[in-house]
Amino acid sequence: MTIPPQLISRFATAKRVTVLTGAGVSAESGVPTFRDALTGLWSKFNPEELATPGAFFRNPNLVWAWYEWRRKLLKQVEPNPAHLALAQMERMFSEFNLITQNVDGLHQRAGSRNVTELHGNIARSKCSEEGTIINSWPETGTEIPKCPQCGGLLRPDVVWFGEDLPVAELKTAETAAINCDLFLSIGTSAEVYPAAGLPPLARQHQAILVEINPDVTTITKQAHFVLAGPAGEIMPQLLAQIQQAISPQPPITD
Ligand code: BJW
Repeated sequence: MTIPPQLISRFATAKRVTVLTGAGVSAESGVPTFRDALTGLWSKFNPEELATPGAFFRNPNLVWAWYEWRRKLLKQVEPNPAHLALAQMERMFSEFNLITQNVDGLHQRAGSRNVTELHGNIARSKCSEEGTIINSWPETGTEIPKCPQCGGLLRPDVVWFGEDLPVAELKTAETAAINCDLFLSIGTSAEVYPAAGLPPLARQHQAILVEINPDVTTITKQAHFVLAGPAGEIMPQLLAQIQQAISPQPPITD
């Protein structure tokens, strides 16, 4: 992959960088995406039956079991070179906001510090009655654990279709999109709102918009730069070239 030198120059002068990641950034860790035709979760499972409040109301056991299966899968995976490169990139800019739609916690495991989770985190649960956040709960086999305070059923602390995103996180994301010099959209189909509105919002506010994705998305036509390929290959190359541009090696002397 040849990265345009003009893009590296933009990074070298940027002060404020905002990144939006989606499921594709974790694909090379072995975490399935949602909408990829053959391998995405929605090619095998119906989101209406698993990722809506109505689905949980109708069949909480099915929904809980599906999330337990995904939690187990996540215990077997590691951050990949894209997560690691983003964690290093954070340390190179005075302002760096990593906004993720992912619930897998892999950015934090890779060492990223300033992570805004728009769709929650699968490692947490919350009371389905009162919303109390629960960080750990006893192993209950196939039974759904109950809230220690009110006895309500626990549900994963993720954002389902039709639910509002956490207010503070969405505000942080919008502010970071509006105020950045460079906005990277990595591994997202940009089909789910309001997250999908962030790249266009950044562009409207004069940010340089960059997409990293092997496929064409709703962002591709709007992007100033498109790096078409897997994030796990492109991100380390991009990081190395930015590092080289920011602090070039001194010439070798005898
Ligand atoms: C690679 C790669 C590699 C592969 N390297 N890349 C405005 C307009 C229209 C609709 C709406 C709107 N506002 C609200 C809506 C409704 C709805 C919505 O957007 N629907 C659309 C589908 C049309 N939005 C909501 O309901 C949201 N709530 C809301 O807006 O509340 C207010 C409201 C309520 C009611 C009515 C109106 C307003 C909530 C959305 C919650 C999304 N939840 C999920 C599940 C989270 C929990 C869980 O994990 O189970 O979040 S759905 C799923 O999609 C998940 C993801 O975070 C999200 C985005 O998916 P993502 O990350 O983009 O993954 P993919 O699979 O789509 O794409 C992967 C990409 O990676 C692909 O492009 C690949 O090519 C690429 N890739 N390998 C780099 N190696």
